[in-house]
Amino acid sequence: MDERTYTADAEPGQTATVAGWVHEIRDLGGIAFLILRDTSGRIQIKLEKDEMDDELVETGLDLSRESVVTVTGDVKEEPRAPTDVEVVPESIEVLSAADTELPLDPTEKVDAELSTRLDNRTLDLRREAGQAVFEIRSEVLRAAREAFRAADATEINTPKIVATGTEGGTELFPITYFGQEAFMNQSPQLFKQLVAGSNVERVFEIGPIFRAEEHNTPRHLNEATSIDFEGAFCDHHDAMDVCEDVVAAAYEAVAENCEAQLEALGIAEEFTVPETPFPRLSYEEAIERINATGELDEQLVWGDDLPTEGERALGDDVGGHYFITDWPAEIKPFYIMDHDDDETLSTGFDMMHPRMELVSGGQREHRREQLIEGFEAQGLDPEAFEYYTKVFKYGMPPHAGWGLGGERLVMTMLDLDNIREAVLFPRDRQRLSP
Ligand code: ATP
Ligand code: AMO
Repeated sequence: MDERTYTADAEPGQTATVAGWVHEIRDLGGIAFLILRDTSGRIQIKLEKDEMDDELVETGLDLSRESVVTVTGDVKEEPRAPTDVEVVPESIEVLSAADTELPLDPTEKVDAELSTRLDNRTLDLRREAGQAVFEIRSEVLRAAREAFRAADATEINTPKIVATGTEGGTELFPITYFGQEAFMNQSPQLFKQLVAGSNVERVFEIGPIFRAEEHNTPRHLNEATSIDFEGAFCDHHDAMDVCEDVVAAAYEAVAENCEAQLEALGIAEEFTVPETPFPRLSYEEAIERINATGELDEQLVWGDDLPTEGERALGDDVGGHYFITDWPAEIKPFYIMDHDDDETLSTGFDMMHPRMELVSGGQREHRREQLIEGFEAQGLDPEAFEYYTKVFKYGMPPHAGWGLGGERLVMTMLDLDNIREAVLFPRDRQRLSP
């Protein structure tokens, strides 16, 4: 087992074995310092040429940066060392020597392009800031799971190989499934509804979605992580309540448990937890407010999708997370329910960060006849969705839910410029490996 001491836990007075990567070597002549890095931080290893065994000093000085070593020695208090402690080594064991030519400098003395970083993600995540993003992402997912459980939702996993799409035909990745046409799933939408119709009632899923988006933008991925919720006997208001709770819980957990990571990213001071409830603006108010900003060349009219510049202008105007509710029925998918008293208005909503959309959701059409009409209106063949629509014959409760883009949540939370920073190994038009 791993019996080493994390560098952050090394205490003066102790004899410790630390292990990690050679971050830096500073040779000052009579004395040299090796900075060893592990997941917890860094520690100084002192090499004193006249005082120590020649072979030991030579092993230390011959190390190339990023080699992996184990060092055993006494931990001493040393106010001149970066962390006030250093290790006086008795032995240095080289576990894996690194090439002297590295594609990327984990000490960040040399900047690297995003594409070089993504091509060499392992080295990239040896940078403090790289590591910090994924530790925060993990905390976001942990907190989201906890918030869902507090909302009585059960975690589910639904198939990613499917027979039909739901979110628009052009964005499907086709695959061959034993000679039959199949697709990578764009959203767990229909499956989460099928489970909301069971006694499980309230469900959530955190899993991949696949979208053959043509655009290469800083906020689209071809494989993304969707955080989905669906609840029986919920309407769109209830769904929005759960949505803002989950998002606020994620921010709170990061504020509480990820201070060092926020510091590594240089955002600890300005990091704030959004206040709930988030403002809820109708689509009509949203377009009026966008038009009033004067930021768009052409005024928006009822039925228009909100252009990116419009979303930004409204985001600046509102200044925090907010919902847009009561969308025109014609621009929301077939599974969203319309208002009883006005069929042109849907119960669909989006949740926005000032920079971009994070969530879509709504109350679902649980009345089979209306659902089938909706398929037809959207040019979809209800026959192909028989596995889904038949369930609506056997008792389907009113239900509502939403999908939140996990990477967009992390990206906006950490003010990252590009969504690819929030994925370990992003899939985009140009990138299929690593
Ligand atoms: P010492 O104070 O240990 O006798 P030195 O003067 O013999 O140090 P030098 O080789 O002259 O050793 O030190 C070079 C530089 O390294 C000096 O600026 C010294 O302050 C610094 N230094 C020496 N020991 C340490 C240490 N353990 N951690 C950090 N810096 C050190
Ligand atoms: P929608 O298609 O709006 O809704 O997706 C929900 C959220 O998922 C994220 N997202 C993406 N993130 C990165 N790259 C992409 N290509 C991408 N596509 C989507 C966004 C978006 O807001 N079934 C509905 C949800 C529901 O009604 O429950 C759906 O999928 O953050």
